[in-house]
Amino acid sequence: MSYRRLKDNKIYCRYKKQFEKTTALPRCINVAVVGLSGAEKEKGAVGVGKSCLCNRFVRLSSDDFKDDHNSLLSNSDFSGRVVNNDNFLYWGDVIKTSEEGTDYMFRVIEQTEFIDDSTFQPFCGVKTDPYIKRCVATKIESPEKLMYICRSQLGIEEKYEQKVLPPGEFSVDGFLCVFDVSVVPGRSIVKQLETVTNILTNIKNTKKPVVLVTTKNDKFNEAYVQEVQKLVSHSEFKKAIPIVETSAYLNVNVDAAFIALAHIIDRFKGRTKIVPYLESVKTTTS
Ligand SMILES: Nc1nc2c(ncn2[C@@H]2O[C@H](COP(=O)(O)OP(=O)(O)OP(=O)(O)O)[C@@H](O)[C@H]2O)c(=O)[nH]1
Ligand SMILES: [Mg+2]
Repeated sequence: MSYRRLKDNKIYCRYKKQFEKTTALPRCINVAVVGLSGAEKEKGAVGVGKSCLCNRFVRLSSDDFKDDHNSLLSNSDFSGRVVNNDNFLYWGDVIKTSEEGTDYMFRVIEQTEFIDDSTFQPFCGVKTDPYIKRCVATKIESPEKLMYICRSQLGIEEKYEQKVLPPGEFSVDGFLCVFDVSVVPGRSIVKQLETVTNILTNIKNTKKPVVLVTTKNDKFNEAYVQEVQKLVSHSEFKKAIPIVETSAYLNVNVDAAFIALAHIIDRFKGRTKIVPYLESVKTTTS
């Protein structure tokens, strides 16, 4: 980015923050959800849970929670307006209120890798960088891209609500990096650790905040949970990455993960309450 554009952007961000404060509009936070992605040989039999996390967060009614967001697509679905020849999805926006009473409007994108159902290879899309590099992009554009709702929407978009990704650059304020703590056939823990470490290193270089979100804690593997703790204690991360333990299935700690990120982005001075999964699940499901 040129110095001029950088300066303009800084002025715009300051103005936007000021405007939101004076007009009592919710503070707008753009989040990218990232994590191990790719063909079956990379991610194993199923994905790490990025889509289910986004679905649970942005669709408030439990009837709107679907667990099938398979990334295997036909050519026509890949080039339709929802996927729009990109390897990311726009999940739309949602307003959530933190415990201290701040309203945040989150806009959510999921960085993934779509697989061609005729070749079983990833689609190339507009950008050809490897996933670990591409997923940490902080400026994203995709003209006329529609919000993703569910698999059955693809090809019959006109039958669903149509919300467009806001025009111009989508500027990512922070990342949720997902780590699946359940055992998945065909995926080694070593592979997931290596990928997530690389993604976290690349996020660190962007200087944007990140929260490490463990997924599928309703069937967690204790050894994997320990590995995640070890990962954030690496000296390069200086124990500065918070971990939030979630289950999209049971809707445990999902909002907490996004609010924790918003707090870091806003340099919140109070205490961010992060409740461990086993404690949180008792209050959520009782
Ligand atoms: N038990 C359990 N299973 C889950 C949970 N979240 C997701 N899953 C399972 O994991 C599968 C894959 O989840 P997705 O959310 O599609 O994974 P993803 O990371 O988006 O996958 P790709 O985008 O294809 O890389 C789902 O179809 C569910 O079967 C959860 O909270 N608990
Ligand atoms: Mg997905």
